[in-house]
Amino acid sequence: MEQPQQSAGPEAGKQPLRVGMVGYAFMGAAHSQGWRTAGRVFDLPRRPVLAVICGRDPSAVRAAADRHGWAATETDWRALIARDDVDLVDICTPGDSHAEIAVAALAAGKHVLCEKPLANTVEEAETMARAAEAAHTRGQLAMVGFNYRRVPATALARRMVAEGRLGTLRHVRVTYLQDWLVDREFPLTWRLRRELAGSGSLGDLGAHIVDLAQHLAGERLAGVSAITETFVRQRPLPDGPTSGLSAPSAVGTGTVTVDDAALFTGRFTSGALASFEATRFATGRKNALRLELNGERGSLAFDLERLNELWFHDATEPSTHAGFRRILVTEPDHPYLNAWWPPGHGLGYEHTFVHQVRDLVHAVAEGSRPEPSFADGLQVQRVLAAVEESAEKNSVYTPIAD
Ligand code: SOE
Repeated sequence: MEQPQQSAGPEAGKQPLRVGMVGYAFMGAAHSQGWRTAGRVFDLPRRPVLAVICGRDPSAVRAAADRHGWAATETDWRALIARDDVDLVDICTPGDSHAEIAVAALAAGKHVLCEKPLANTVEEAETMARAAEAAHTRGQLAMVGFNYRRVPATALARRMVAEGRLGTLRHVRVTYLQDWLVDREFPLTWRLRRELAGSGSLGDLGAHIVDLAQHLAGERLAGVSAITETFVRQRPLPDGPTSGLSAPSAVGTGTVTVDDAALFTGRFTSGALASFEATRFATGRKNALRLELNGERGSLAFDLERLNELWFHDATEPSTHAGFRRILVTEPDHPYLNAWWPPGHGLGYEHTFVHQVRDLVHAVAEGSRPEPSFADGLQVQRVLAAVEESAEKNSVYTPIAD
């Protein structure tokens, strides 16, 4: 069995945190980047070790291990979980396997990081949250990977809302727009199959914006009214394995069983109103997560495609010179940025995964509850379920279950 390499340099001498990752496609690559980089940028209390990566195809997982820097490979996640040289299991598989892997990993005494959405159904998410709660009493941690909380600009927005810079919140407006399904010939990958992905744009993109909206507002949604649509119901069947966003040539056609777009309004517990739009059909929009919060004292606006910027309108300033102004979120006093580059030298998408690892490693070392927890992931799952229920009932207002 291959042994993880010893580290020299900034991480030397620290207690290792040995990671086993399940999955190696898009999210596996993004998480690997986080595990590889965090200890070299931040002064972490423990040293992440990329111990084992797991995937079903032996040659593909070997190639992923070489590319992303993992010391060993497994082809069965049960074997990965059974290893005593793994402290934390990072789940980067499609949603249909999250619950089984997470519950088994927690039962085996591991900490767990699980990609979003936490699960494909509320029932699965409940089981996971219960397992996480029980594991927490044994000193194990479980976190769900809503990485957009960890963009420095969104973390700054959270800080400003918590400081009261917006006053009483009235509106939260969020859209998450992509366009990779506009082409009718795009094949029926796992992300378009309900039994694998749980839902479509809703679980993939809607989960992010529900979590982010609630996190920034500092409160939860009480209920939603929704419409959803599947614009293209038949798609070519891929001939061979796919990675979700791309696929090889086709053999015949199959039925899309998830939503292509989900639009919903919501009411926060405080009475603030929210609107959400999640779609993969916004031609020309690649990864446009945009949000705006309006409060009595001011507003904040953010666009993931310009993620080093946060826009702030301070309504307490005299109207003669008040107005939205751009905060360039690259100062050492901004969240996460004291470890990175000099002011003006911005960050990108991948850094959110580095920050995720940073926060998780601190939580593990300190024994504190990491956020977002599985309980938070479960609550988002309940919002998604309420959206689907409302859409089925012609947009009837649907309360979110506790
Ligand atoms: C694909 O739609 C996707 O990769 C999502 O699955 C991610 O969660 C999001 O961050 C980017 O888009």
